[in-house]
Amino acid sequence: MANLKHLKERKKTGPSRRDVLTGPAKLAAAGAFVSAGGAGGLLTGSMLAAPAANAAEGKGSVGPGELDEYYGFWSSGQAGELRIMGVPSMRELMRVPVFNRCSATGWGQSNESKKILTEGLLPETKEYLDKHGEVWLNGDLHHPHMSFTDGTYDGRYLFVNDKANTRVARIRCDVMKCDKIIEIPNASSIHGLRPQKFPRTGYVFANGEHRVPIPNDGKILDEPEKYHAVFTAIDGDTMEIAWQVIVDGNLDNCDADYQGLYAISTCYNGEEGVTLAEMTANEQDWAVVFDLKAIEAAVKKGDFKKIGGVPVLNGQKGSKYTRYIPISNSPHGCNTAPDGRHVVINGKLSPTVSVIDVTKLPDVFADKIKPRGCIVAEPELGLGPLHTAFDGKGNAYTTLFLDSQVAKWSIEKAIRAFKGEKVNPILDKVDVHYQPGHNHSAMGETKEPDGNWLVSLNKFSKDRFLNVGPLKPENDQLIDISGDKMKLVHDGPTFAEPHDCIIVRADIVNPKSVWDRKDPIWEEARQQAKKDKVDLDWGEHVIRDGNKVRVYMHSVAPSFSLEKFTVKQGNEVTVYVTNMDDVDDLTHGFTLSNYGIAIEVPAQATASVTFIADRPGVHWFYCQWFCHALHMEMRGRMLVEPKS
Ligand code: RUQ
Ligand code: CUA
Repeated sequence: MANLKHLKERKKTGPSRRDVLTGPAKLAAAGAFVSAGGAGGLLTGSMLAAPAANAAEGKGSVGPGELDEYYGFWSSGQAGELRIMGVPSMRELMRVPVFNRCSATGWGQSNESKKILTEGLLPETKEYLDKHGEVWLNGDLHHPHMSFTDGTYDGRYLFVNDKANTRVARIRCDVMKCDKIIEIPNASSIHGLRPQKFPRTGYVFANGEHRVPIPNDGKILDEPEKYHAVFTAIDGDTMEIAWQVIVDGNLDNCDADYQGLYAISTCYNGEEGVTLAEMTANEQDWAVVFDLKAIEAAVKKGDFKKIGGVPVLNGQKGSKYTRYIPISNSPHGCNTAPDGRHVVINGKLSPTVSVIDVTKLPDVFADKIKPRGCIVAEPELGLGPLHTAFDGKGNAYTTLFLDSQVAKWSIEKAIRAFKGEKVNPILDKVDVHYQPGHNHSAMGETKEPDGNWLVSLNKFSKDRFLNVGPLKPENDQLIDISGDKMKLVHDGPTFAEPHDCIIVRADIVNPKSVWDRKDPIWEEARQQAKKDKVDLDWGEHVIRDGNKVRVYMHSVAPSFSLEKFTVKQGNEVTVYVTNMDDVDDLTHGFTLSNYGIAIEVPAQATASVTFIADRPGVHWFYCQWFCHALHMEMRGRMLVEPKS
């Protein structure tokens, strides 16, 4: 058992390979770095390789060693995680587990992740899960969106929804890990999710999709008039619920304006039916507009009911907090244009999109004009318009699910056509493969769109890739939109099931390379170590506390500070591992053989796991992240003595 402090000295963070390799003046330093051994001396071969040539063959190709211009944040639908892509290379860079179980990182198993997965659940859910010894490890993550300041991304957080279990989660962009998950009361299935764009996020708006009885206590089934859908505003800083508004219809997608005055949601099932036939009977549904200032004033005044511990306002038809704008049958996507003025409502069952002019909304709320009076264009684009993206030149790009196309159209021409002028707003169409749902353009949901790339997230790939069996990948296609004509440049197969993505300029996103030892994520471990009077950083202790055993160890490549420890059969064992390496990209792990345990311990982080040591014998633990030439040797033994 060796305290590994002495090893720390030779592991000081050196210059990064990129620093070393991007200038002839720096090449001398490269030699010094190589001889210093780097991370275990394994990387010397590739360090000496020539810098990647900037041999980009045409737009969109990113050569080996070159960095992408954009981060793409992709959802994964029922896989439950967030994925980080590089755009335009479409290379997958990382996966961030959120609602799923991750074998590699121990998300869903480590104590730190279990705390995040359970602490924000409703009391009745906690009770149910405790009773069954469960942690929810599935979810349906549709919509990833970054926090905003002044109408553009600010690189603080990503917010995502879970349609399956009515949750909203937050991912910290400084470490790219989920730090908060909350369950939304009174709602059923969170679908549409958007952060407030102005003045900042602020609120995260979340649409409760399904209508359910409130309270949903099992006493009501066939009285649909007692079913409601709920719109929720979450405080993105505290992840607490600010307020909720009950609406008519099922809430689908939403977006915010650039003034900080309104949020808008699409609603289908204006019929408030519970069967498919009932839900699609009417020709028109609506978009519902929320007056944020009026709602805030009402919350201040106490003009609400407290249900499930949160303020709930009535925003049904006739309410002063909302207006219902009739839109053709079952609108789906809701996208605010970067001009700060227009919001596109996508028709889905109607071949049209409807364009709302937000400057007319005050008149709608003042009842000076009819709700439809805020519609300034309604171009017919093709079959199955679902979502719309924007460039910075006044153009919009709408996915056509049934036509398997993207339609490029001019907002200004569509407005002129709506006034009766004979102009065709459609500028171009391109085939995509096949059945696109969402699309997204670089910085397209901010006030500073870049207008160069569009990604079309296609639900089916059919014949586009080698056949991998009945379950096929989706196909995320990259389209060059910098010219007059759209140009398809890349096919990207993806596993189930990216619904949506955002594309963020790389300079906005600045994650750390190693954790800060003061990070709050492992606060419980810090407190426990204090109580146990041990050093969490450099610990090598076994604390026996009745039937509980707490094992503290640290790691410095290629060893754990404890080569062995002993517990008794039946003990509840918690192992705390702190990675004291502070080198970029030097992650260790703790895998306990035959106990089904594996957790990630990145540089300068602490992670812990608790289990019952009920299998006697010698059990090896080892590091499962390749960290050093002697990575295979990075292991130790747990002896479980049999009950006598
Ligand atoms: S939805 S394919 Cu869950 Cu975003 Cu429109
Ligand atoms: Cu530490 Cu592998």
